[in-house]
Amino acid sequence: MTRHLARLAFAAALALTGLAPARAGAPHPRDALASDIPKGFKPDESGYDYVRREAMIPMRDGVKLHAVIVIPKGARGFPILLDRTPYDAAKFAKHAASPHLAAILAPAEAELAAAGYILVAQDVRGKYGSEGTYVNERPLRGPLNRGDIDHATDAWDTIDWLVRNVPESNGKVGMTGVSYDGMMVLMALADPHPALKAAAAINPVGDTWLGDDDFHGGAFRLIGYDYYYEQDSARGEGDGPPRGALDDYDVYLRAGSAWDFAKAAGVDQLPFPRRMAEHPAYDDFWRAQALQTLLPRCTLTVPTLYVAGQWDQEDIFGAIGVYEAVKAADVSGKRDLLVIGPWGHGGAMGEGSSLGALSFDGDTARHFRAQVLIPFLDALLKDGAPAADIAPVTAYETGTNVWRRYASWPQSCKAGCPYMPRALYLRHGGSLGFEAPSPAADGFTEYVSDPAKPIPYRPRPIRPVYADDSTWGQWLVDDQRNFSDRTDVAVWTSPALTAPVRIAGAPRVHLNASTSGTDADWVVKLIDVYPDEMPAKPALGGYQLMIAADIFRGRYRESLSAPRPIVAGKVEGYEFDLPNASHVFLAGHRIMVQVQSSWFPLYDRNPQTFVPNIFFAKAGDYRAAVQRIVDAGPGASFIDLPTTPAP
Ligand code: PG9
Repeated sequence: MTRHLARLAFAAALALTGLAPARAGAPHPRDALASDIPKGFKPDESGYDYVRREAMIPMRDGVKLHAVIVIPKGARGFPILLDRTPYDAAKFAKHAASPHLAAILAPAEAELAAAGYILVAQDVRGKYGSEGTYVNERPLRGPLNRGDIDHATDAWDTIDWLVRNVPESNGKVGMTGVSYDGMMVLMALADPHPALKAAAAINPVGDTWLGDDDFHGGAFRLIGYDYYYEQDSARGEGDGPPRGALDDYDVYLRAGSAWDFAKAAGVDQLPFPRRMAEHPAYDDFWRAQALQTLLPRCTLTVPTLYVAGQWDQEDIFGAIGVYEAVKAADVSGKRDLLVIGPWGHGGAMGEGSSLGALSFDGDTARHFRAQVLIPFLDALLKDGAPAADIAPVTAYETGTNVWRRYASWPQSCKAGCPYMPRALYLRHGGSLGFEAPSPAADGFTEYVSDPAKPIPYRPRPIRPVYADDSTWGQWLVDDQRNFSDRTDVAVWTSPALTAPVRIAGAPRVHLNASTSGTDADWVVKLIDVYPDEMPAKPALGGYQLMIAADIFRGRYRESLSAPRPIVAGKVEGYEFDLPNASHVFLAGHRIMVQVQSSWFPLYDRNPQTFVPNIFFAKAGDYRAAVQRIVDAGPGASFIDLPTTPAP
């Protein structure tokens, strides 16, 4: 029996005895006793080392947004750090859970408070305690938003209220936020309040089609339905979609197409998933809200720290994609700074001494906060603070496990970088090398891609990303050995390196391939293969670590907005960037490239038969196809590796 049914049964039993109150909630006319719950109960907070206030802050359209303000006790002339969130402002500082600030905040927030900041978390409109309408990633005013308000105006109105109503502040405000909250930071930059003096956008969503949460290379991220189900089905926190199996591989494969799953689970009731299904290509809907396009057109004034995670499993595009776009317009060369760390999503604000099987040199996240984030904020927000010595680009170099200071990013690219990339060729027979294969011999490596047996993106069982036992946050560093022996994965490996190979930028894939179908996905993984034995860390012996990997949907090879069928059997070129990496393949390691045509259920299956919209593919559209990767002769496929010499 559910709790609700039990309550009804109890009430019915009371009614039979004649003891039930006449009306629920009203005092019983024969009750002589007063309530034990006093009106307006107030805890004694005199011993607390902080003051916590809640406010409903009025916006220009009359809507009030809920904020929680946490002030270190005795603060005078402290700057404010504002985080605007769709994830429950009340959660960020639990009221009265402890008299100590350090105990009611997450460790990274506690570090900021201890560094002398007033912290404010605010629910975005329409979520949790805030009034108004929630629109997922509400676009900035423009073609997709003809109204008068957006997240830039809400940030403006909030900052205006804060500097007038928090007397403990010095009138200077910084904005910080991770992921969605990072996107709120970026949107505030479009029309900043004069008191907004600094911003830190950590793993922000920049373009959810081009490489953040919802699509990569045109392939749809199926597992994102969980997010929308929880986030958009209720004003507060919703539940996850119903499942009926332990393993998400089974759950999604049994459903059929992405929209078959959406319909079966009830996701089809939610407007944003419907918008995604209506806009599978990179059309004006996505382009008109892409922050790397919109922000460079604005008058940007606020110094901003862009923070990226090399293994960010959700928003790997946003920080670097937007940074590179706005950097071009930064004449001072000082307004925008970049940090790249060895982190998963949000890792910069967590504990950063390890990720999955990898361990780094100390707590890299704490180092970032103590050496970069807080000095950056202090210099801009604290009265009379000295300038901070922060490099234009601070990048953790994995492999060597050291922090590097650079004047620019990327360090290696085809035009305008200090160094030129080097082509790394896929060579027939499974080898990989910097020497081009002989132009004389043609050749290819082939495999059969069967959508009835898509390749799991992680070893099964694959748990839902938000399940309590999920290790989603570390999946990008999973050992790829689990896949390299499959007959539907093509593999090329270099000999053991005699000298280290450093990369600092985005590897660019040049794949020449054919398919017997009329559409195909190409997943390319650049992998660091550890030596067979690693005495200092035995578990890493032979480990296959993805350094940069992504998917590209073949129908978009000519245009991201106008998909075209592939001509069956014809070799065509597929060019795309892999995510940025700051890494050294050490001497003794080998470099590996794996190519495959599904990554399930992270991405929906390509039916391999061209259909107008893959969301609505029918069972009969899914067909096995023979994929051939050219790896000999003049058309041999290669990856431009953004190599750099040792600093
Ligand atoms: N990456 C999350 C998200 C943002 C926006 C849409 C969908 C997902 C997040 O962590 O906020």
